[in-house]
Amino acid sequence: MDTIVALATPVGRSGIGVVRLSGPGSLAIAGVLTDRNESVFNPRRSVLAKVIDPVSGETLDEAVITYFKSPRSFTGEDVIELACHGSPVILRQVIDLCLKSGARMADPGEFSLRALANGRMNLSQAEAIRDLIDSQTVAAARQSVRQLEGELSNSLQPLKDDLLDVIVVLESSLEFVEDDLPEKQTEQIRTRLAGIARRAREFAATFRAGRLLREGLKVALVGRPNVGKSSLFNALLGHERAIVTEIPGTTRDQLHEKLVIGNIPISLIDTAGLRETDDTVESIGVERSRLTMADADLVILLLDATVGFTAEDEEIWKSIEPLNHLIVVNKIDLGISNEVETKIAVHKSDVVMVSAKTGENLDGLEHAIVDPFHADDVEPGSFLISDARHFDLLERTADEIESSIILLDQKMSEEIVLVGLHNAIRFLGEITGETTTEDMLTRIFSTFCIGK
Ligand SMILES: Nc1nc2c(ncn2[C@@H]2O[C@H](COP(=O)(O)OP(=O)(O)OP(=O)(O)O)[C@@H](O)[C@H]2O)c(=O)[nH]1
Ligand SMILES: [Mg+2]
Repeated sequence: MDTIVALATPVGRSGIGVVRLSGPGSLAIAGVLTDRNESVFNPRRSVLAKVIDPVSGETLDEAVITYFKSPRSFTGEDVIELACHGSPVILRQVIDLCLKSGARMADPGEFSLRALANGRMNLSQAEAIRDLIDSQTVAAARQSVRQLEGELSNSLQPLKDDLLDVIVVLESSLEFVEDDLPEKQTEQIRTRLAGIARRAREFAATFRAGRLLREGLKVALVGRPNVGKSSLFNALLGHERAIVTEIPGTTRDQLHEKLVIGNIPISLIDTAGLRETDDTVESIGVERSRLTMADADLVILLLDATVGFTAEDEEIWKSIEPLNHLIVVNKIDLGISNEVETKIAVHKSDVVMVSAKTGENLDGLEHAIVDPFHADDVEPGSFLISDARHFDLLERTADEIESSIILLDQKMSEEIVLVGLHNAIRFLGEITGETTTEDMLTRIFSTFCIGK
């Protein structure tokens, strides 16, 4: 096994920056690159040392160096962490010296991959670390920590145990029993399999809520020019991000900003007002607005309470009807025109009335944005599936078991029934990485950041 190196902290200036080495050569490299003999580095003790260029003898920095001896380290290998001063120039130099001293640059997620290979954690725990680092809200971070603590693997264990029990019964009847299984035993197996499939489905069903917590929603503000999209964008963000003027066609390019509403990360998009235009720049903006609409989880159509309901409004309304949408009437501080009143009368209960200027009913709007996405079938406080890979494997597990039940009902031989059950146990194992192939691991770990 070779020795890998990477920056473990973000690129940029900071108080300290940590360079991490993992592999059999780590300790020797620490010895070569410092004014200390490698024997001063004791496991789990930090040592203050000068970092020195071994060729020129020049001191580059002073660093606190911590040694984690195999197997009691993150990766399970010998690990050295050099906590240098957080200058990108120094850190680059230190990494270069590590490379010259025999280490190689780590691939994305390679530290975690090694931790997995050395049994320091299972795959779903490694994925939890990635998600924890990427989490955008406290609630999402909490779910990742629960997964890191092994909650996902622990919830899957009873399912695996039950499934294995059934497999053992069927396998042994295949080996030892000459006749078919007695009717009563078949019935028992059927009930147990149906129970396992149902639990897998129920667990998979928490994915909707889990994904929402982790990935959040893409919400686009659309409407004709001057209805107050940018004003509402700013009001929801709480600062003057977008340019607002009384001139129609002010916003030409899109603005994306992140905010959190009720634990859900929202990516909010302000778009160029939709209208027919000869202006080249504006027409590109309009085209982009249309593409954004198609891609959003929720499209908010903004109407102007005062100007009336125009032919342009009508056209945009039609175009968003097939999409998941919300109608919002803005500028209610100025009163509402009869035309708008009549138009929304039919949909009244679903229309939200706001004023971006005074802030009136912005909290009502926030509720209207996220409430429909909250799943009511998930118990509060329960562990949620948040990874599409896990969701897919749970669904496939249930599919396999259900097809095996059908074969069982058709009185097929145990051998045939068992095929699906073996697939199911393999899929469950893939979630925690027991039965995951090499390619699959490479794919998963390529989604990690470097240094993790
Ligand atoms: N009275 C009142 N005026 C508002 C309100 N919201 C926006 N305005 C005004 O309406 C005008 C247009 O606002 P913008 O936010 O730039 O409108 P827009 O929809 O982004 O317009 P485009 O970028 O041109 O598509 C500005 O003069 C705002 O001050 C509101 O709630 N009440
Ligand atoms: Mg605008």
